[in-house]
Amino acid sequence: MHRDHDLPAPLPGAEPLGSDGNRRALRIGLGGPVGSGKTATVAALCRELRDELSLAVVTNDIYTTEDAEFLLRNAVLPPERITAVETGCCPHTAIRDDISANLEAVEDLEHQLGPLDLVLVESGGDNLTATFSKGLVDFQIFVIDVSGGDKIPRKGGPGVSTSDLLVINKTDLAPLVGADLAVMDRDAKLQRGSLPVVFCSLATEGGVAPIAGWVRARLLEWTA
Ligand SMILES: Nc1nc2c(ncn2[C@@H]2O[C@H](COP(=O)(O)OP(=O)(O)OP(=O)(O)O)[C@@H](O)[C@H]2O)c(=O)[nH]1
Ligand SMILES: [Mg+2]
Repeated sequence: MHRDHDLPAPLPGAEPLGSDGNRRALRIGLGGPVGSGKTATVAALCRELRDELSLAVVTNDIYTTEDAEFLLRNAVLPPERITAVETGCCPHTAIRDDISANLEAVEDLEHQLGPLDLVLVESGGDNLTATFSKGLVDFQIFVIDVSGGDKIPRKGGPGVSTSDLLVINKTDLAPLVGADLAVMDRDAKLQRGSLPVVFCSLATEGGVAPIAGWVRARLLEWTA
């Protein structure tokens, strides 16, 4: 296949070009335990980036379309930019093993809305073992929060140790649950080496800034 030599080397996994030969949207997956703040991250990213980028969202829920409905109710994007996949099975399967429903949802959005800059794919809430197939997303954000205690980063798992960005959310709750953020930071770094970690509170105005900054940097690389 002809490929423009100015483009960066393709990532292992998905092709960076769409079927029309143009560069497709950057795809970022968000995984993490139930209730850690994945939808809150998606909503905040949409509000932060929607005026500067063309973006769309695919949500995954096991039995409902609750997360898509939340995003629609809160009007974070026009309705045609939000698609729900009801996995009906372990969320893991739909983002890692049989990615066909998600891939189709992403490709349909790109096809219907024209060129997009960014597609966010939220996994159904799962445990610490969830990871996305590289055939579905280019980068993975793993969202955990402080409310399960400061031991979570120490427990490891592929999301904590190998995701492209680890988000430790709900720092506003740390004093209430006795979570020591310094311990979480130390353990996360031990698990991840040089991979980035951000602490945030999405319940706080501007709390998404460090995640949005990371996304902007990935987009700059993608379109360089
Ligand atoms: N205090 C506090 N609450 C938060 C924060 N971020 C999210 N929440 C709340 O945590 C709850 C769960 O957030 P969601 O964004 O739905 O979590 P999720 O990871 O998408 O959940 P599932 O998709 O069900 O796995 C909601 O009630 C949010 O309002 C935060 O930074 N601080
Ligand atoms: Mg959610």
